[in-house]
Amino acid sequence: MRLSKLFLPITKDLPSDATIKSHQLMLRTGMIKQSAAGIYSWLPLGFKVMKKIEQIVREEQNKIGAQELLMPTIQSAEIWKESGRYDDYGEEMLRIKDRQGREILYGPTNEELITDIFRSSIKSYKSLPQILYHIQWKFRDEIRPRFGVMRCREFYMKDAYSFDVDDESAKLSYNKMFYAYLKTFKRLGLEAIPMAADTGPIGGDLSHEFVILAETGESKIFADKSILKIKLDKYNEDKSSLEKMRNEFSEIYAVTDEKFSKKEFDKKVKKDNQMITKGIEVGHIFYFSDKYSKPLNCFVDTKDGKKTSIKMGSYGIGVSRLVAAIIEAKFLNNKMKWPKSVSPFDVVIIPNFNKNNTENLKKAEKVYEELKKQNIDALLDDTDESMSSKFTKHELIGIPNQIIIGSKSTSDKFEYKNDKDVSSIISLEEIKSKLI
Ligand code: 5CA
Repeated sequence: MRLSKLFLPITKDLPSDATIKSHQLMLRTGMIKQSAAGIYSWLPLGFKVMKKIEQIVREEQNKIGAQELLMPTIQSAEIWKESGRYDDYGEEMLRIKDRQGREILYGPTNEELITDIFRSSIKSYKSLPQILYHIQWKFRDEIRPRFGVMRCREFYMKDAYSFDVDDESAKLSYNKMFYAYLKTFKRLGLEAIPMAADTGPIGGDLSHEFVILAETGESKIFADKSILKIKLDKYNEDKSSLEKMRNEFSEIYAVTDEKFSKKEFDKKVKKDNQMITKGIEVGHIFYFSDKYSKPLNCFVDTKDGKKTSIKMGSYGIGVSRLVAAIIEAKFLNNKMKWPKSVSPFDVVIIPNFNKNNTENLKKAEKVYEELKKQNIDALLDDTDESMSSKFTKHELIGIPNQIIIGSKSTSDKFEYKNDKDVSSIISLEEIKSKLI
C-alpha cells in the first residue's frame, strides 16, 4: 500500500475524554472514529489490526477443536424469558420492538441462543463433547462507556460455548480453553495472567479472568509474583498435561477484586512476593454446568439410557478491546510499537526525496515491488513531506520495521531499523530474511 493512497485521517484534535494513551493514539492515527457514545467506526488502519487479532484468536480456537459458526446480533426475547435472564440482565441490555410489536434485543452474550441451537439437534451423549464459537458484535448499554474501544457499548467478541455430558469431561473443555487463551495472548505479544474471578451475570462457580498488566486497567489484581514465571512450553493438549498446567496455576494465589481477602493473601503469599496492581481484562471464562441447559430443556441420553442436562461453559475474548490493550501494554517512551503478529504492515519504506530529486523514491518503488513478490505487506511512504515529519508520523503509527532510503543507503544496501530501533546497512536479501 502507498501511503499517499491510504485512508489515514491523522488528527491532532482530541476530545477531552480521551485520557488514556490507547484512546488518544487510536483517534490520532485514524484507527477509529466515534459515531455515538461508546460506538465506533473502524477505519482501515484499525480494522486491519483488529482482523489480525481476530485471525490469531480463530486459529487457536480451531487448534483445540472448537468449531466456528455465526449467530446473529439480534435475538428474540423468548429464549431469555425461558432462561430467566430477561428481567435479571437489567438496563445493560438493549431492548427493541419490531414493527409487529415483538420483543427483540441486541445480544450482549449468547448462552441462550447457542443452547437453543444445541437442544434442537443434539440428543445423545455420543455427539458430545462439542465446542462452538463465533466472533460477532455485542451490545451492552454500559452506564459509563469510556477509554475508547476499551469499554464501549458495541464491541467485537469471540465467544465460545462447550457442551459435555458430565462434570469431568466439562473440566477438560475448560482446561483446553484455558490453555488456548494463554497461547493466544502469547502470540499477541501479551503476558496475560489467569486470575480466579467472580462470575457476575453469566453465573456458575468456576471462572477465570485473563488480565494483562497495565496502569490504566480497570481491574485490580492481587497475586503472587511467581505466577509470572510459569512456562507454558512444557504443556500440551493431553488431558493429563492440561490438568497439571491448571494445577500449577491454581496453586498460586492470583485473584481479582471481588475474590480478594487480605487475610488469605497475607497467609499464602510472602510480603516481598505480593503483587498488587492494575490490569486490563482481555478474556473471561466460565463454567456454569446446567444453569442454562436445565431451564431451556437441553438434555441428552446417557450411556445407561437415562437423561441428563448438558454441562456447559462459556469463554469470551474481547477482540476489539485487545487492539487498545496491546497499545497500552506496548507503548514505551512516547513510541508505539506493534508486535509483529498484529502490526498493520510488516514494514514501512521511507525514501528521502523531493520534487527535484526522485532517485530515492525510484529505489523505494523497486524495493516495494520486490517485497510484494514475497508476500511481505509493505507500506511505501511516497508522500513528499520532510524526513522529520515522516519519522514522527511513523513513530506514531508504530510499524515495527523500517527501511530508510536516504544518505546512508548505497546502490544495493539500505538502512534497516528493527522493532528494537537497532539500525544496520544491509542488502535487500538480508532485509527480506528478517521480515519473513
Ligand atoms: N458470555 C461470557 C463469555 S463468552 C461473557 O460475555 N463474558 S464477559 O462478559 O466477560 O465478556 C468477555 C470479554 O469481552 C471480556 O473479557 C472483555 O475482554 C470483553 N468486553 C466485555 N465488555 C466489554 C465492553 N463494554 N467493551 C469492550 N470489551 C468488552
